[in-house]
Amino acid sequence: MPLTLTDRPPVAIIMGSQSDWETMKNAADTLEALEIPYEARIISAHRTPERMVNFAKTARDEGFKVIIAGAGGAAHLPGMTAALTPLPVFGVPVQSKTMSGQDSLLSIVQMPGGIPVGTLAIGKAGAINAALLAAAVLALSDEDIAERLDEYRERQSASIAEYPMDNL
Ligand code: RP5
Repeated sequence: MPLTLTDRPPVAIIMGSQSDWETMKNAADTLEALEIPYEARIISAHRTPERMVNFAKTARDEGFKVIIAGAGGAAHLPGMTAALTPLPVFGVPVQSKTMSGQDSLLSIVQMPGGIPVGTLAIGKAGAINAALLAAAVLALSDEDIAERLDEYRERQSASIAEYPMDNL
């Protein structure tokens, strides 16, 4: 169904800082490859806590279906967002300078039972896979997205050479 001006895209990509965009752009690029609209916003659990609460509390009513949340260091954004919304939240640990993202990963993955965050790998791979998981969730109720996701995988398989070559 085409989007109207009042519709929200199904996916929100939120991140703690402008500095996270280099990583989170990989989620955006993947959604674009699948022709899935998204909205990207900077929302910091620490620097803009009221923005976070307002976003998370209204996200479902606004029309979002899935949230991808990336953060680094003391990465509280995915967990706090998940605490404030019933929507599925996929957390992407951004690679931090001091601890290579181990701090981000543990901050996101160690949620208490009862409030889940689907936690992905650190960095680019995690951002790509968060988008693919978001697409898989949407594909459950959208045959067009399901078809594009199948095609994405077929293209990916076709791009992998069967035999290694020297001097590539
Ligand atoms: C976190 O602090 C952000 O998610 C970011 O990964 C990290 C560093 O932020 P900046 O100091 O680069 O703005 O909240």
